[in-house]
Amino acid sequence: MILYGSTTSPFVRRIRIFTHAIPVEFVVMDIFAGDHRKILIEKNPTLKVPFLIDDDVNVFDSKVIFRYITEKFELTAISWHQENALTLIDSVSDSLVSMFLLSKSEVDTSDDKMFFNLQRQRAKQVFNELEKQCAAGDFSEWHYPSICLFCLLDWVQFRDMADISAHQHLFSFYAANAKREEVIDTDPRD
Ligand SMILES: N[C@@H](CCC(=O)N[C@@H](CS)C(=O)NCC(=O)O)C(=O)O
Repeated sequence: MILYGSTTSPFVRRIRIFTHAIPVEFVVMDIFAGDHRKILIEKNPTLKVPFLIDDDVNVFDSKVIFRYITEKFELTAISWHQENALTLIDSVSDSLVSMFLLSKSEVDTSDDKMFFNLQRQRAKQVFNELEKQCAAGDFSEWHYPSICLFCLLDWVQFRDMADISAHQHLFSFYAANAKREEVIDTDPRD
């Protein structure tokens, strides 16, 4: 199995951490330029990472890759409540990744504009909800939703896209998991 992705993407990192004990080759791509962009165009029409190739099977999207690996290795599936938590994490990740790409495109995302305001409002609502779920113990085990939450929290700090310090439970969760070997091994700052 070959996982294609960048070292900075929170969506790629979650799969790298999830598969750290599974033999998956990781191909690092610069998805925005050169030969890697050509490979991306050839192999994944969504033009996003991650994607996974397993012989003749090509799987797009981290959520689907998670399901593919879970089925292939007969791992424990996640509950509907956890699926919803993943949707929360994905929605804020998508919003903030879009805002980040806009900033990189020299768009001033601090403007009082409908699109930016909607993303900010979503991020606020979702972080509040995740804080509640964290307080309720939903992320007390190191399962796939926890991995995804960690990757989001670390990415927003790495890219300076949100301040989570006011969210006491999210911050404690982050600190409690930051020293895991697979987390350190996949640090986007390295
Ligand atoms: N829903 C996708 C989202 C993946 C995604 O947004 N990846 C970003 C990197 S963090 C990307 O490839 N962006 C390229 C682009 O938007 O052109 C997943 O879960 O895999």
